[in-house]
Amino acid sequence: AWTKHQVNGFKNKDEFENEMVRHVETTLARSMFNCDESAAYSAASLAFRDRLILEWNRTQQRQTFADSKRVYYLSLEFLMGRALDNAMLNIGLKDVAKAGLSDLGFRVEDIIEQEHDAALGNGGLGRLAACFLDSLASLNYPAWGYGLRYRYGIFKQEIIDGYQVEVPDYWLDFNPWEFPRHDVTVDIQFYGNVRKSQDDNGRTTAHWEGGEMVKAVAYDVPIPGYATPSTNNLRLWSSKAASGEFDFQKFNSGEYESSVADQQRAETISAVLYPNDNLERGKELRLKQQYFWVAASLYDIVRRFKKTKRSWREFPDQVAIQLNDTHPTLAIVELQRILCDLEGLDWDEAWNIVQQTFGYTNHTVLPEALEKWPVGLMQHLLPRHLQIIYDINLYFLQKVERAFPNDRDILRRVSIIEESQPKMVRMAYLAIVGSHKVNGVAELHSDLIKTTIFKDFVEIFGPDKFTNVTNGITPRRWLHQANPRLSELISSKTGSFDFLKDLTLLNKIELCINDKAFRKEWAEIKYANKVRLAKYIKSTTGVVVNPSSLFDVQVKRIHEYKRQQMNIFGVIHRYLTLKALSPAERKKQMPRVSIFGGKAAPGYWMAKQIIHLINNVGAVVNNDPDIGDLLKVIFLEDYNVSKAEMIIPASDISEHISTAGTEASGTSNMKFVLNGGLIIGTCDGANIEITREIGENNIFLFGNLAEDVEDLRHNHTYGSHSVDSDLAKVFEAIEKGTFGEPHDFAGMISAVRDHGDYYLVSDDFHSYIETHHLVDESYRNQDEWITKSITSVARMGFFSSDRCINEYAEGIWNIEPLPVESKD
Ligand code: 26Q
Repeated sequence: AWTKHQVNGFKNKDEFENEMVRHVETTLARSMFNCDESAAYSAASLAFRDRLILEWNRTQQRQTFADSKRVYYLSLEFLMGRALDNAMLNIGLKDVAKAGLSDLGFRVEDIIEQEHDAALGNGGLGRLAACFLDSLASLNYPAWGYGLRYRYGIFKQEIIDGYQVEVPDYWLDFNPWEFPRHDVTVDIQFYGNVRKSQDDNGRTTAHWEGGEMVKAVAYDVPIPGYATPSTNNLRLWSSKAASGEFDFQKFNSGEYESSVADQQRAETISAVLYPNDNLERGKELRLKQQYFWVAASLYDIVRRFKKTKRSWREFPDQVAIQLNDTHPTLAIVELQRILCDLEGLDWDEAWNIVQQTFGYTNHTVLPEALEKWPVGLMQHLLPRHLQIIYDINLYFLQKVERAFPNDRDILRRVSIIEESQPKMVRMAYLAIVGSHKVNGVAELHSDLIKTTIFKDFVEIFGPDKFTNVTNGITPRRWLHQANPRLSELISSKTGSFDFLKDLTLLNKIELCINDKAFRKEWAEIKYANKVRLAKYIKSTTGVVVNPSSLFDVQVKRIHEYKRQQMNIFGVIHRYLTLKALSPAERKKQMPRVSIFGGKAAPGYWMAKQIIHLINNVGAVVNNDPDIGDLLKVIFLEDYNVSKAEMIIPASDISEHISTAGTEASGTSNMKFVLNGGLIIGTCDGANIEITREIGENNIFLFGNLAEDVEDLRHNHTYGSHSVDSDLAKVFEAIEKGTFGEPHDFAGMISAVRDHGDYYLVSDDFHSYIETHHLVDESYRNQDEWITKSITSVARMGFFSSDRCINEYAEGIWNIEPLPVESKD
């Protein structure tokens, strides 16, 4: 199947070399004599890009010709990472490129390293969107992604004196993976007012007039599928001053500055990604971003539909739109506006079409992350949309009233408008009311939204509207690309690389569990990955770590609910315990490296304190001669997708230790296990399903359950709350100044001791520490550990994003793959 579906590739390394040289000498206008690694990266990318373009065009033509239903994935974040390695592997020509580059005097690994990550996302939600694009293309689904082309992605993190410092991430200098479509533009309106007119039949129409215009320009990014010619499109919108905005009148009359200012104001819309993860902040610019992107995307989708000359009733048979969280919820209102105000449909007919078109994915139950916008801001920026929201709410509440005539309070509870001071639009409620399906991202999470935040809506719409689609990850990037040796070993045992297309085939390696040579190689690969990470740690932090130590990794956004503070408290506890032992006793302990990485939102003070404490603990522990190799504490700067690809394959154990019920799914948990690492974790998110798949002997679970969280919190506030005694010793050490100025960490301690310990750090601390002892003991028995590792990988098939996308396609989108004929 592989060769049959191979795209028009380079036949051999010589052809690849020719193409590269041609690009160096013509496209880049350089001589091969001064072709450095950066130029080699550019030329190699351009050569691969040329191969992609042909299949990309064919795929679009095939989809247009087939006229079948398409899915549009609307996400404000696409955390793509690097493209070249992925393109080489998905097209299947990495070996050819490697040989060609070698002839020219380069190592393919060094060339890949030249690429700047495309970091248009914060964390899990953005990376999920990127994995979905890979699966949609690999499975031949007719699908488009729509997003914003931020000039600055997520900031680069520097650690200076133990503190996080944010540096802008300007990434567009040279990006061979995007194609500007200056002919594909949409004018987007803001502000203004609404006039109503009546025709002869007494029908009123609303006209949104005045205000200001901004132009949306399309930039397209090809998305290659794995081992298929299908190449889908990711369309990112960039903002520009609308024609006429750069006012020549002003320009000539000497108001040069103000005319440039107008232009800059327009370009500000797509300038920067908001760096908050799981926290909503009601800023006008964010709402402008949302509408700008949603309006441009819908205009594009509707324009494409209209070319088919079908009747509007058929719109949901041709178009499925998935909302990645509530960020694109205005799409619901915008489609209703297009259908009623511009296309002249009746309200009910339009609303039917809207509801059948949209699906909404929820990614959080954290109250501070649920999006709400002040009614006043909405009125100012999008006056017509606010009217439509009020109408949607009116008809919805009327329906609720008919169904629950004796329940006044339910109307207040479910109203899309929160009657607070100021009044707010509740975006999640609007998304539910305007969609035909609502899904959570792991079983526990999907159950929780049904019984807590969306309980009333289950009563109103019935349980079938709410469903679960457990997240998944693409095995192409997260196994084949990140861990080529492991992928190779698995293919040698399963007979082919077919497991990359059907991950359940991994189960075949369980048959090799007693194969000595296989086990040895398995262990060697993990060790080699740890050696590589140890080198990286040495070169970036100066700290020498022993690759034979147990590598314990927690890499993810820094957030109190993810409990990095509990991890570092645990590390301090380990340090104090080691210090109290005699030198002879110490020698018997299992050496450990605690590795942290992740960004704090710039305004999240507590998260920044956590980073500071981790770095200060490292500074003390790593230089303590009593400790040596027994404990090292590392904070890796600027965690991102490409660093994840190096760090994840090097972990022995990773931490997924959120307060039960707070982490919707987690996806790095899946990546770590797929790479042969074990997990220490709470009964939260996808950890629960991972346990079910791999078996509870292969995971280290601890801590309170989601069902007990409410009572525990209540007790903290109203009962007697005393901090765990081991944890109290940790606090004592911090307060004594063992890790620097104690005042710097007073907030972290008082959150647990004095302010109700909302995230239950104290409640879970004892079982956390005990479970880490189990981890140490288990790791001593390397044979047993390797068995757990192999068994776990063998049973991870379920967590492919291919499975996940197939579930969306069947249960929510009602779309089918478009078969690709082979060329011979
Ligand atoms: C909202 C309003 C204003 C500014 C920013 C935001 C915003 C931005 C990003 C709110 C939330 C996010 C990101 C959320 C996120 O990454 N959630 C994660 O989604 C993953 C994929 O489903 C899950 O695995 C994680 O559990 C969940 O935390």
